[in-house]
Amino acid sequence: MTNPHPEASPLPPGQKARPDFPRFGLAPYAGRFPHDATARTLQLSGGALTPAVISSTLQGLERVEQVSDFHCVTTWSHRALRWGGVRFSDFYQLHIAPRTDPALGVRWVVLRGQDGYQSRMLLEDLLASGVILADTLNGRPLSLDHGAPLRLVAPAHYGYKSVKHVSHIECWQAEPQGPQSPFAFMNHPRGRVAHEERAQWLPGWLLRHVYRPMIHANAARFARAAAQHAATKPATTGDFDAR
Ligand SMILES: Nc1nc2c(c(=O)[nH]1)N[C@H]1C(S)=C(S)[C@@H](COP(=O)(O)O)O[C@H]1N2
Ligand SMILES: [Mo]
Repeated sequence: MTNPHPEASPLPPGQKARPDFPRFGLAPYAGRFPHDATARTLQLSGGALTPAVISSTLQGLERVEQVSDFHCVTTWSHRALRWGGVRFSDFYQLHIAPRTDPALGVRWVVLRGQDGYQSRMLLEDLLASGVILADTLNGRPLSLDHGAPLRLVAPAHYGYKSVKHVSHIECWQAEPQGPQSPFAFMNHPRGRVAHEERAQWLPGWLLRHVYRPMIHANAARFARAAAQHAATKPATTGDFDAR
């Protein structure tokens, strides 16, 4: 999609606009796909909550549409994507809050995708306005490329927090231990774009120069893996963008 207002607002520090919206992520996930791209269930678990399976995840919640820019930590941004779904805060109030123990309190949330990917966020960041559980993009059902059947969209955070193919949500009192990605240095606890929180230990501006040269090959790797999968997958497991 082309952005109708390319100069409307400056991009966050270190980001450059990219005209296309590639399927992207950490290299080890390029060849992993959801086993059920039409799944409507979400599993809830974690130390601060009574486990449950939500069967019609978005049902009973007000639908919203939201236009936002998407910022990958590797410095590419795609402007003005129109996502549709429900506010994460509404989902939380309906399905999660009643299952939490108020004496414990939830501070951290781990989101997991059907492809084994995971990311964690502070609850307060997830409850912010603009964070949604999305099932459409630009007016069409989410494709496999961009996270079918359901993905998180957290526009104020780097893309690695916006878990695709989301199937599990865990709530914890304290930050769970262990890496959230195979590359430990990438685990910035918050990952806010405005603060250039690209990763821990290394300054964001330095990582711009490390990541930028990797974008092209990584996008190509993800596109190749998707094309291969599209050629072999059964017809019922979801659609990619036209390719
Ligand atoms: N399940 C899952 N979610 C994921 C990833 C992934 O590999 N698997 N990659 C993350 C990263 S690093 C980015 S930049 C965005 C890319 O989203 P896109 O493929 O829709 O462009 O998804 C994020 N969420
Ligand atoms: Mo990313």
